[in-house]
Amino acid sequence: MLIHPKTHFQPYTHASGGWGSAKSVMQILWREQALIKAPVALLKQNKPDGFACVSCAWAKPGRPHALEFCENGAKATAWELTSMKTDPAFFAAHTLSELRDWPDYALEQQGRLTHPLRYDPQSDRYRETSWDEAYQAIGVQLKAMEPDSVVFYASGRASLETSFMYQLFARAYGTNNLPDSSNMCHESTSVGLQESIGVPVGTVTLDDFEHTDCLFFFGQNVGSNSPRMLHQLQDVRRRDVPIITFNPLRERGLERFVNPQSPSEMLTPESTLISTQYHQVAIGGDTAAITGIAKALLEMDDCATERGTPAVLDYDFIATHTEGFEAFTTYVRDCTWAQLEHKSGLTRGALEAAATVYASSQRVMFVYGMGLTQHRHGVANVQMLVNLMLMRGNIGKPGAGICPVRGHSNVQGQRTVGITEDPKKVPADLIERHFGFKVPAQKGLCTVDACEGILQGQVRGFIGLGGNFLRAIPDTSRMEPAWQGLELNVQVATKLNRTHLLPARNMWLLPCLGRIEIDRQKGVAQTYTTEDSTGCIHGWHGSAEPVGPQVRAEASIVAGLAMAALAPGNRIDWQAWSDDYSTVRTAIGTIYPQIFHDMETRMAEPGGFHRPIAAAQREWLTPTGKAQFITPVTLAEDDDVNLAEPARDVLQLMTLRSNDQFNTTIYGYDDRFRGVSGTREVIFMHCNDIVRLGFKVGEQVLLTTAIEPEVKRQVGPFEIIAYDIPEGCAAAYYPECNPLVPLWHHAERSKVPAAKSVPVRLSSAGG
Ligand SMILES: Nc1nc2c(c(=O)[nH]1)N[C@H]1C(S)=C(S)[C@@H](COP(=O)(O)OP(=O)(O)OC[C@H]3O[C@@H](n4cnc5c(=O)[nH]c(N)nc54)[C@H](O)[C@@H]3O)O[C@H]1N2
Ligand SMILES: Nc1nc2c(c(=O)[nH]1)N[C@H]1C(S)=C(S)[C@@H](COP(=O)(O)OP(=O)(O)OC[C@H]3O[C@@H](n4cnc5c(=O)[nH]c(N)nc54)[C@H](O)[C@@H]3O)O[C@H]1N2
Ligand SMILES: [Mo]
Repeated sequence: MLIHPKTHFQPYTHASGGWGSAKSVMQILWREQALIKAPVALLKQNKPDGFACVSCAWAKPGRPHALEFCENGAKATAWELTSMKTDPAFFAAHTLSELRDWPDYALEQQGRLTHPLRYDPQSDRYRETSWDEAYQAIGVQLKAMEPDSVVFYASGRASLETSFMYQLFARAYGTNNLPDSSNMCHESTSVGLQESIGVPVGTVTLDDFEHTDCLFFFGQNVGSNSPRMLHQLQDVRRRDVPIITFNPLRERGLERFVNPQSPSEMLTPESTLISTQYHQVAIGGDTAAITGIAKALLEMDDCATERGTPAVLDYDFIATHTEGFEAFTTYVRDCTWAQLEHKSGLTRGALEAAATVYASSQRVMFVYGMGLTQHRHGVANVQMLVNLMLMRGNIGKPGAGICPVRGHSNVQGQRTVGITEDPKKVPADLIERHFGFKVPAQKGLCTVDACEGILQGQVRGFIGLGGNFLRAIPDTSRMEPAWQGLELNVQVATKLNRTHLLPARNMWLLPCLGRIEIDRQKGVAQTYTTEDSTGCIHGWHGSAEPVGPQVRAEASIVAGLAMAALAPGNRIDWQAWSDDYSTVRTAIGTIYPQIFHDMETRMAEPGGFHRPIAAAQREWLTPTGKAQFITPVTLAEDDDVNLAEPARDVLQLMTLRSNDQFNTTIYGYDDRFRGVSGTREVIFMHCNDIVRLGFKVGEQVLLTTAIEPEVKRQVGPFEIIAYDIPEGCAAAYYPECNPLVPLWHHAERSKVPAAKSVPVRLSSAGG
């Protein structure tokens, strides 16, 4: 279907941002034929009188820059405001079996969904239907199903208002089956931080960047995935604040940056050095690396005691605020440097260098992303980072704290308003009192559990509020056939994707407004709210005309489904809620008064308002009221591989995003910063591994999962690229590699798929 442009690999030597970024934005505006609507919208992006970017969840400043968007935010806007459409004529022309052969890129490239559609098995096509038909038929089906056999998935974009309605819908229907994209993303953070410091979210705000005197960066690719943060990093670097990075790859955005919105920078060879130390840690080597830094700190502290100089550790903080210090330090002292060097792939000297800067800084921030969370020991990685912070009291003071960089633009907020499979995390009594129904007591299914339920046939129905579930989850080749046994599949989406193409027995595809579009209810443009990575809540409204008259707002679709599916008896006025979102906000304020009181006025303040975060005030909402040092159980990142002596022909594969995608949405085939153009079917390897394993640069290889050999998990052919990556490690793109990730290969306790460490073997695709 799609002819790939010519494949090309050439290392990228420019800074991130700069002219490359400006050119890339123009290309996508042109291609999406969005040159008329998008530039106007871009001026409103992340502005107090505008809309929240649909790309990442990075914080939006109260005093925005003239253009408060980045290359990838602009791509996301163009993607949503495209003038191309997938209307009923498109679906009349193509069967689903035909569309299943199209690549992800080509599917979304066709444009926006414009009409409610129902799958017709006879013709294997989607056919236009009416909203009434869809609601009524789905309602009848849901009423006939066992509530716990239905899953209500959310992808992390829907507003606080829609999300609040959605979780109430699921619970009033009778289930806590509310998995969301966070289950594949920062759930390791939510589990880890809750235990360590008593809150499930980060503790920093944008102001902290102005006070910090050192930043540590673990496994987060700022240049591609949260580029607006580069402004804060550039400011920090102008104050000469050191940035210490741990990442197996030398990511361009973590090396150098040219602000594409600064004429003086664009016209001169100036660029800002971002990382002052860059440590290419082995995949999964972070716990060992942090243990090494902790060990170096303890050794420095011992020296200080001997010499009678000031202590390196903050003993006052440790004594007043923490528990578990003794056990933790015993563990760290018992680890040998040889072990730590071996597991981290870094030298003692490198770890001591990081420790030296840490020890001489008074206010340190710790930023991290999927490089820590998507591992078998993802929770332990996060907790190890906290241990390091606690050693010097780097939490609960200006300029210090922990900063998990969230993914989807409202993924953190969805949790705040009740999208979680765990009923203990919602105020069940308040919900019962105000809405007249009981929150089901039985714990629901998270994403991995939902997949298991689908495989085993216990999950019979699936409602998707956005996202591309089948493409985002692991074990694609096992999940796709099982998915087709579903009784009911309802997808609310803006664009066509692969999850919409594998038919369940009854299937509807319901088109919704994107959040850049003006959402008018009863003639009044509605305001909506989101929460960003720093716990800041803002009000927004759309700026562009909707793509078509048939497309409905997500809140209105949730209300339509709820009214059709719920038996009478609860006290929710769904119609009133979907007619006027301020009434939903009042309800949110009633159920979560501490966070959302007076929401209507507070959300309109420039910069929004912050939810209270106890740990940031040194109040620890843990069972004992103290912050916890939590000793890791093992230094090995992946027990499946490392416990035994790892086989020499097995590489540890991380699955990554390119600079030209948003999750499963592929904008194009170029990964400018990594120097790849024209293809995504590549594997990045160390040149020594290529030679050692008997391959050649440019050779086509198949990748096979090296654990659980009785199940064949394979992708390829992929072209080998020689790359600056630690030996024994490899990288390739998500979602192409998802068939390689076994469903059970997930983080302990958080169940986040271990997408950053998949043991693989390579074989020549030539046979
Ligand atoms: N443009 C764009 N923006 C996005 C997204 C997108 O797809 N495109 N996705 C959004 C979403 S949902 C999310 S969750 C975020 C994701 O943003 P990130 O958290 O940056 O996720 P990844 O792109 O998967 O990259 C993870 C980084 O971790 C590194 N890494 C991998 N394994 C390890 C390891 O073991 N240790 C260390 N220290 N580093 C490691 C990789 O080299 C890579 O630089 O971005 C959000 N923003
Ligand atoms: N191997 C591997 N797997 C991974 C990851 C990885 O790094 N490696 N990352 C994981 C992570 S961090 C995440 S967050 C998940 C992402 O998983 P998902 O959130 O499920 O996937 P997305 O690709 O973000 O979803 C894209 C689709 O959302 C729909 N959409 C876009 N905007 C809107 C909107 O405004 N409303 C509605 N209703 N629909 C909309 C469009 O139809 C689009 O096709 O993937 C996970 N899977
Ligand atoms: Mo994510």
